Amino acid sequence: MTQDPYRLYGMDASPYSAKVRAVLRYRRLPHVWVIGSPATCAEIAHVRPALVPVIRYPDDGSCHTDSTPIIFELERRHPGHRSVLPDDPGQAFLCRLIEDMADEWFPKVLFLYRFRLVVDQGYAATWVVGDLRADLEGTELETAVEAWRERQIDRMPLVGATLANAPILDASFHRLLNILESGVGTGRFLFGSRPSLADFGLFGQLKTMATDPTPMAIIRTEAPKLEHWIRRLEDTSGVEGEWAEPQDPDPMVEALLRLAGSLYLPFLVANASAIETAAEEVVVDFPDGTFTQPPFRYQAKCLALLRQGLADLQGDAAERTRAILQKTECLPALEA
Ligand SMILES: N[C@@H](CCC(=O)N[C@@H](CS)C(=O)NCC(=O)O)C(=O)O
Repeated sequence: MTQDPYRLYGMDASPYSAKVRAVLRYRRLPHVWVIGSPATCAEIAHVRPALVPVIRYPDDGSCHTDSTPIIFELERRHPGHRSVLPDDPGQAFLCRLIEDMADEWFPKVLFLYRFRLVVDQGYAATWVVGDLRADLEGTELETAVEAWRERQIDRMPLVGATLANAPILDASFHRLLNILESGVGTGRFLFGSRPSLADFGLFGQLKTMATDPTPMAIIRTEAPKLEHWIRRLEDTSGVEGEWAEPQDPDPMVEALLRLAGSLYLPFLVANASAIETAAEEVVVDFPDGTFTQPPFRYQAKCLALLRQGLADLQGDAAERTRAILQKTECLPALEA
């Protein structure tokens, strides 16, 4: 008997959709890919929040959103079968931390590049609306493209993708490219010769940026090896690799943790305290400038989950993990 497939609803231009699809492919879980959103697709019109990707389980027909919980639930449903979480709990925690930064910081960069310049705005708008509204043509299509473009530009400040924050966002993008270009390759991933949740999180964001015109040109110039790696991550169903020894973390992991310690975690801490004090703005003073955006409740939850994840570690794994978090200046934010 053949197993019914998962149904994954999403868009090619959506980083989180690309991330979940790449995990399903790597894990060889039978699935079909459906282009659509709750606004355009009757089967998922009832799903809230109205975001993509949405996964529909073949057994009970239930629908679920949010890529990280989706991927964890797939781990629970298919244990021990090409997991994307390193076996060592300490490595698994570092992997989660890097994935969290990929999911919550780099969309700011993606948004900035996607909607700062007219060339990128037009490219993304025609890509997304063209995919979702194949029923439209001519002026109707043009009107829908224009409406989507304007709506996304209006949303830029909500995620901190502003011109005032641009120097900090730009610098973080160049730093990310530089770190990954120094280490990725065929069969070379962050935690060994097999891809992890962190690789797939970064892949989702980078795949979209490697397609939008402006960040694509930057990636091609500064990180040509990485560009090929991004394409390979799309389908790793043939990769048969091993996890690296936890005692010996890849230099890329350490450099990414330094990025988290100097940029992402200070932002998460400032966001959480802005939520706690009902402040109107998150303000983070970095050595090379100030970053501001409205507080984001979801990201306060991210920090709480990371802190819990660290507190749950035990024995050797806890000790080893705390040592690398200390070295990379992540520990204070995660212990508070
Ligand atoms: N945390 C969610 C974020 C999902 C998300 O933001 N999806 C975007 C596309 S990448 C979306 O559906 N946006 C629709 C909208 O904003 O109306 C995840 O990991 O899946």
